[in-house]
Amino acid sequence: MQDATPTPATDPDFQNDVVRNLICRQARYPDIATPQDWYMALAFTVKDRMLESWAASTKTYAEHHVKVACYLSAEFLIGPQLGCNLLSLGLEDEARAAMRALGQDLDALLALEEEPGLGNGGLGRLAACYLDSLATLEIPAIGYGIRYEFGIFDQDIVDGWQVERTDKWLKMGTPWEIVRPDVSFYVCFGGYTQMQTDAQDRLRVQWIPARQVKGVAYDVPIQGYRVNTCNLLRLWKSEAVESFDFEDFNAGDYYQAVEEKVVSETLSKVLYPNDEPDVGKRLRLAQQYFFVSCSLQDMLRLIDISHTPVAHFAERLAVQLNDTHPSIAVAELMRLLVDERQMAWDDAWSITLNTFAYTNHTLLPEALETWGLPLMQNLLPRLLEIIYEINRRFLEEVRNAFPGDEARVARMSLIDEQGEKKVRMAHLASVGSHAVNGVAALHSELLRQTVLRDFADMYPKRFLNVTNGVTPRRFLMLSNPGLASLLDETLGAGWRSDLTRLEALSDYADDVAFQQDWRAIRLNNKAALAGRISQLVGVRIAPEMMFDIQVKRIHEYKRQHLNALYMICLYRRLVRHPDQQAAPRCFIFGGKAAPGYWMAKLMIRLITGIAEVVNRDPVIGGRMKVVFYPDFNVKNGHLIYPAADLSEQISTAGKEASGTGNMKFMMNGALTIGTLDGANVEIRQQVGGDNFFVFGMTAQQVEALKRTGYRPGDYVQVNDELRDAIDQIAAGRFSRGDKALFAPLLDNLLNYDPFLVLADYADYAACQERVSEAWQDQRQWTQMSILNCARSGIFSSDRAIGEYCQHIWQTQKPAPRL
Ligand code: 7GP
Repeated sequence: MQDATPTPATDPDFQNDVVRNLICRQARYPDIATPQDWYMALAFTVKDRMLESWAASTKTYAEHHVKVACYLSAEFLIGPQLGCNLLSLGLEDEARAAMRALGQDLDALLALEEEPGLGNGGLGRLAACYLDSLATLEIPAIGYGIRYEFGIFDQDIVDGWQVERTDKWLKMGTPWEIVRPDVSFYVCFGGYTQMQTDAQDRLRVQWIPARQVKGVAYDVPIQGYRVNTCNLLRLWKSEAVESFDFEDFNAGDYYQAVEEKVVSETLSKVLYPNDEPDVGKRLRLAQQYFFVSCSLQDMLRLIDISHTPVAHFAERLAVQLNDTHPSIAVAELMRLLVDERQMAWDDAWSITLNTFAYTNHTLLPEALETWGLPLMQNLLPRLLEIIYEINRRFLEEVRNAFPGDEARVARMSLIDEQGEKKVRMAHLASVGSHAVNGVAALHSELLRQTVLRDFADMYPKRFLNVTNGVTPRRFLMLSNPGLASLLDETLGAGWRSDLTRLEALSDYADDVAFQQDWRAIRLNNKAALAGRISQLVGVRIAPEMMFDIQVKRIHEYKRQHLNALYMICLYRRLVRHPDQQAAPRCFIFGGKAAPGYWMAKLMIRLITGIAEVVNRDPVIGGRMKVVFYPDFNVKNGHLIYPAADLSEQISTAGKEASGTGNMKFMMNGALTIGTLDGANVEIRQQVGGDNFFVFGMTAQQVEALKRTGYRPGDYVQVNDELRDAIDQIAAGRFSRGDKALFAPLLDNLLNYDPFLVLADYADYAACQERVSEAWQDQRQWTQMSILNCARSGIFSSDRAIGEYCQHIWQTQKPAPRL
């Protein structure tokens, strides 16, 4: 055995505390308690233990005058909390035993928990992984976001279609938050600005808002793994400043009086789904400003209570902007420093620049945020003035650096003057930050070459890469306990605190006995997923089949339809050759489509249509199955990632910034079929070309083909199988005879195909053949599987957070006091 991670001593009070909490917090006696009551009592018991380390951490941070990393994000997709917190505290066995003694099954209680769906997908989940790593590495940190009452919608599949249901994650209450009515701030909206002289007879701008909203802090503790550090995620809930407007109320207009309250409270009501063609703009900008302003005011409060002069703000706080959603922070900090703290512009600007850093998560032009000037003027008049002033000074700098280059000035301006004038939020974030990073090597390079090229020219040193990572606590230890124990037995527990130690597994990759254990664990995980699938969608799958999985948001650039086309080809081959024993495969999909993204919804319908036909075809039998797993979320991910043999990462090269699902699959021993896109490139580098199924055009080839004129129809002409698949769809084969249903999808593919599905098809299909061949040799496959896990160490979010701390935030773990 190598070094073991410290486990806390046993906790004799645990069981008593659960009962006490049942009585004192839930007001129920054991005899009549519902499972929900037991869940709450257990969760409170766990939270109380976290609060002890929370208090200790706060004290340490205060005494050490440490620098705090603040992660500003409109999304935190934290997933279910109980299991992870038990794991981090080392109390799993204790809790299991205690609950058993009380007649309860821990797994059943874990299954009851509703996850807070406070994010859409990759970006929100990344933020959650980073909080986990910050706490585990004992870095002082605060996550700042919004406490949406309704998170990402729940997805039902009805008649093959996605149906959205409101996510009521708070309906049973949540045990994981602490309300802080005393930590609350006012946020202004609308109105106008005027000049005014201050006490020192200086001219100052004053913002006379039309209305104010109050933000109240709701804190969620984030426990580090087996350490005495607990950080916090601070989420803001909006409230009316006054519950009633008494004037209206006294005048008898009760409804007018409550209206203000209702409007104010809508600010934190609902999370916007991304990938919408045109998001409902006004409320979204208001949400962004709301949480940013509360967070920055809170940071100033922390500076004040630690008796630090505001001039030292940037030495005490590092603020990361998670994409442009919080980028109005650049202007808001200026406003707070200049207007409210009477600081000179240049001093305030230097603080702002040293404080912020910006992470970009997408190159897709439709996802780059802009806000029309009329809206900005109307909602945030003072902020717009500040943006103009930042821009004026910035453009002066551009003109000095590139004299006579007015085209460049227009390209770089914070204001897009073409058509309806807009503020470009990515420009604001880039100008106001000392560091700008992409989320995988390729993405950071493309960011420098395309979307932010002029900025990289001007400030080359600002640009860097931090490849994403995922937390091995949730996605390996918690989700795949069987594998985690095998790793402990084989390598000792050292890998748990340093994931690069998984590398030592390579020595066992070819070991027959080890391979047997490996396969047994995987088969077990697959059986668990198969059981759940059979319950959910009534499809029975043999765990021995190859589980070929694509789970992620449904989007054209992610190309679930490429996968679908291959399924149709395979199906048709199996029909033509009833006796052919190709590698039996189960294709599993999961993911949500934005409610307003019609093409994505049609892609779901295509997959469910194929499933309907394939799963019922007696000729196919057990050779192929297709499943759409409804409501893919963090919780379902726990079951899915450890059960995958093959991970589908097939986006058009240059479009997927990084991907993080690819890392979760790899860590659990799946092999990847993928393009050279996002972090796939680095995954392949780590694991070696022999252990990765690569196909498709490179980002450069994609651009070249688009430049020279791409004609998707040409690719269909020369590929009989592809033509046949398309004909089958057109003939209504997967739409119960309805020939019109998929016409928009086919029309789009055959005439535009913006993501080059057809151009990459042949190579994808050929690569899938190599996958099937490789599957025939289980010994070889298992070896590749082990090597994938062994080389996944650098994709731990601990590595990523280490890089942020070192290269961007200059933060570290407080040194122990002597
Ligand atoms: C995603 C990217 O699409 C994905 O490639 C990346 O791994 C993830 O962020 C984390 O960096 N982007 C989003 O989820 C998103 O909402 C719009 O981007 C700004």
